[in-house]
Amino acid sequence: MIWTESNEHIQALVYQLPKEGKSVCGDSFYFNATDEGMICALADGLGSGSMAHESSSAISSIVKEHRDDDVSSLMERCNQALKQKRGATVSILKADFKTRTIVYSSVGNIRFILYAPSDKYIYPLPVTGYLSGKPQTYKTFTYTYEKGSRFIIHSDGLAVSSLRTYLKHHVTPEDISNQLEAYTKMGNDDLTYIIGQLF
Ligand SMILES: [Mn+2]
Repeated sequence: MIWTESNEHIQALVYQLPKEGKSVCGDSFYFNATDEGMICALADGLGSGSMAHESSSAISSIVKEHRDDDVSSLMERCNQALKQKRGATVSILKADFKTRTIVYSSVGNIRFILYAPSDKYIYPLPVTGYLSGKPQTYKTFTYTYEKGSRFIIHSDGLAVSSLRTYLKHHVTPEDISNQLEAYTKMGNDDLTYIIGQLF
């Protein structure tokens, strides 16, 4: 499944493929852009199939419902939503188009890389673990971004060692996505990525 959205501030592409042989994807995402900003969330439910989907889809629902909250409040809401469920790794990214600011928080193995045209990378180190309703501390990162910056958020079903190079040498989300096609054929895990270009 490929899904795209664009306005004058962002161009975005989401790609998702369930693990081979599974009809239900254990990863879930939420993406929304307005004239003011963007929010996206990606969750990888523990395990695979419907049990994993139950956890990860709880995250996409809660983020959709409370998308105006700040990122750290959203992370705690996500944590609470996973009580009595298996758990999930979660990343949330928000962008404010007016101030050119992004805020990012993550627990677990979902990765985020941003490449800025002045040849800088942002890739916050992951916090290990997963959310399951237990007490959890969150690290929230705030950065300003340059016009033309592009980013990727991906679940661990995508394993590409040269991902940073692809972000640097390919500009549009479509171009970057095309470069990743060969890496989506492994089929050994649910795979989701969100690529965005910020203007
Ligand atoms: Mn996974």
